[in-house]
Amino acid sequence: MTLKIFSSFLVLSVVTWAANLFAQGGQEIVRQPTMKPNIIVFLADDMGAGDTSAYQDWAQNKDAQQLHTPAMEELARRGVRFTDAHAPHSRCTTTRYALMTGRYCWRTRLKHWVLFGNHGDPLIERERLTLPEMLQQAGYSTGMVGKWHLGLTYRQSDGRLAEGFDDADLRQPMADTPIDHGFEFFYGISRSHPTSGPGGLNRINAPDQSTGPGWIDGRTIVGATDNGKLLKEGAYDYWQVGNVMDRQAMRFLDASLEKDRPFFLYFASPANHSPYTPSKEIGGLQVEGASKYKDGTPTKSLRQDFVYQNDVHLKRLLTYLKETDDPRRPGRPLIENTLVIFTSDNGAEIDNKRFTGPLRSHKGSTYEGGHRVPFIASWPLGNVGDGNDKTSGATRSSLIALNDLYATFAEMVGEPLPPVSGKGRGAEDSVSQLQALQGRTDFLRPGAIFPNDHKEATKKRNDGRAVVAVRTNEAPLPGQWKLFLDSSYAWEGKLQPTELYNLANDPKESTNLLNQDDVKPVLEYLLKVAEEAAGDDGSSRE
Ligand SMILES: [Ca+2]
Repeated sequence: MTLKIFSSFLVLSVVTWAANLFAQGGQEIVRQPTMKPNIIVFLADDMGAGDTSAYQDWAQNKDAQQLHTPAMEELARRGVRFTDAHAPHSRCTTTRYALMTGRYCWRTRLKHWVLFGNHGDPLIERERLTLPEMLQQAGYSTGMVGKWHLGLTYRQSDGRLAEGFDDADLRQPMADTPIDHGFEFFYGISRSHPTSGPGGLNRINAPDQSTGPGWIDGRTIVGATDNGKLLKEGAYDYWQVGNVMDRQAMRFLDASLEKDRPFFLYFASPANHSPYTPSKEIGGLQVEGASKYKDGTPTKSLRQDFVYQNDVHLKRLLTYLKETDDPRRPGRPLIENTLVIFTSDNGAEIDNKRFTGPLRSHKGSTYEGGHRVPFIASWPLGNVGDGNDKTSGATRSSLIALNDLYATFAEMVGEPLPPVSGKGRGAEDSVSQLQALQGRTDFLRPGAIFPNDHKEATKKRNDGRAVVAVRTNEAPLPGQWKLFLDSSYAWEGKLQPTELYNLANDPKESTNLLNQDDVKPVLEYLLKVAEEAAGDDGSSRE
């Protein structure tokens, strides 16, 4: 049944694309669905939807308080903007795990919070087929720049695996990095911005998190010194992060063009995670001191400058795509056959409606402000937006989550998904959203999404915060339903509901309907959905 629907959709798509000519900059484009697109996933850190003027109408910010992000606006005009898009979790590590694997992190040993320390045992199992590995199988050149935060393994001086940072020799090639999980190119940092460099910018938030290792190039620690333990001065300059990110992304893109095959770039920006350290300029474009509100007044805010740094990065990438000839389509610019996605790993780090929009709470919460994020996508040849910078762009309100990108990309490039159980299982929680990206308004995401990690659950950073919510638009009563389950679900698969909301008429999650009789069918339905998806070995797709 599923296959039949997929086949007929494919035929329909081919007909649509083949027949579809459209004008851009005076030139006609013939859409060619058979050619695999290039893919760029831009993941900002801690950025709320209210942080971009592409969502100004949604956030309801006045011009005098809305940060102007012209590149994000341009991407939205070219493409599609989602207003109900979600990070799978409300923190860095957990969301990144789900993005790379298509599986919720609450199924792993890390049921909430993040990996700490300059070591952090790798969270992704070696045998698990990751999203970039799936794309490698489809012939892609794969590269990542920026923040990994999914664990690393060092080596000792004699080459044996190190237990942790204490017995590591930083001169030795690292044993487990993104290179071991599908990226043939990696230039990045181990974890979050404040603690990735020597000294940790005096923001030590856990034992042994005060030192590097700074930038890592493939398996090589760039700043390693002769004694194998310390880092060279300036090995990770907080104020140069933007310049390094830009330079390395361009290095990867240039190298990929020579290979004459599609590329996948995962641009995991350390911005705007605090401390706010905008670069002076990136590629000749001023960043520090350059951010403005929509009314044109300078923000005079380092935080706004650091958010704006992401906009400058995006502008640089879009300019590259517009000005570079596609080696697979000579005479045509890369941007026509490139899917560009801009999104964030969790909600804003500050609880302020300017940044979070009309949502409850912010980063670290299972309330919407923690995990509902900006999500903008454009792919002109694939019917994701019209590719026209002069039109207003489309807005979609359908439910979408970053764990869905695995299955979405797999459908785009014609790769099968791994099985959900048994040997070689993978992408257990990923559902293709290609139809939603292409504007099929009748497409409803089957099943539920399961956002997780709730700082409101306990006062301390303890395991009670491993709260999981069940969010679906498919319940027996109309609505956008969200049921909270306490942490025993993530730990033991138990069903202990605590809160129930209908976001369709209560977007602020203010009225708990859990004990209301007339919504019992919804509660029963959501509990059943949760039960079917429960467990470390479970899955939420067919
Ligand atoms: Ca984050």
